[in-house]
Amino acid sequence: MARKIVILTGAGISAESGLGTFRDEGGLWSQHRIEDVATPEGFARNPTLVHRFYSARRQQAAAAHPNAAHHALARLEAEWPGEVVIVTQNVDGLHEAAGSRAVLHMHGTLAGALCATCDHRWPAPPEMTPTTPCPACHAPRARPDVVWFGEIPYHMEEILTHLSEVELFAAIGTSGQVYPAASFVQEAASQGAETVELTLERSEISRAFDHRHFGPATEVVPRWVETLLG
Ligand code: BV8
Repeated sequence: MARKIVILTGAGISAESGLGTFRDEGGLWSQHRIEDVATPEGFARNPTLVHRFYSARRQQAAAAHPNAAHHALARLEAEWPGEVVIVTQNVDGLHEAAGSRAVLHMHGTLAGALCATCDHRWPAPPEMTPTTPCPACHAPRARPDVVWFGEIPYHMEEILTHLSEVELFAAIGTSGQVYPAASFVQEAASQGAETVELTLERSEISRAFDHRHFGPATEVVPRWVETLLG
């Protein structure tokens, strides 16, 4: 029976598709303070700034293309005889664009809009502003359907179930600084999974993994998939 594989991805897998990471120099957080653009308090304080930040990223993500690492994971899901699940911290749609189907966006998606009044969800227009009305309740309270700091990540129950069954856990392109995603490797290792990290350089959680492959995702991920599919 082929092992169940769970793959956590972070901003590093989309870096070579031209989408900025958060903590590399010149990254998204160096241009804005986290508190100002990725917290409910920041949104309440300055919704125009937050909408501008996410509208720019939404348009950039819509114009980006999946890279060889995204395609390698889609190939793994298609050809691996066991279950393959991607849990992504990313809010871009590049895993789906590459053909992956079992993808859980634990931090939401740029393509989604959410009404802060009635919780209605709809496909986000490229440009959202503080006056964008909710199609359901018409309140001007649209926000990006992403999970900000201090908010509960999506799909946690389903993710924890996958982590209780995983036999091979991989983390790709994440600095391991954001929780609860950064704790998933311990979760997997605690119930006996083999763990592997594929990223550009050492992360906060590198020592928690059985194996590490350092390098650009477009090189190390296809090679890792090739080895698995033998
Ligand atoms: C929660 C929103 C309760 C959308 C994001 C103190 C201690 C511990 C935890 C906390 C604490 N204080 C507060 C917390 C909780 C907090 C947290 O973790 N804070 C951190 C800063 C300490 N977490 C939360 O609030 C979360 N909610 O805890 O609720 C709860 C807990 C458990 C169960 C239920 C409820 C909510 C966190 C979500 C925040 N929202 N995004 C958006 O704007 O995108 S987080 C944001 O950071 C993105 O989602 C991003 O994905 C994520 C993590 O960053 P990375 O993906 O790792 O990206 P980064 O730039 O950091 O790293 C890039 C990596 O790629 C690097 O390693 C680099 O080397 C590598 N790389 C670069 N280029 C390449 C590459 N790798 C390969 N190839 C390349 N070419």
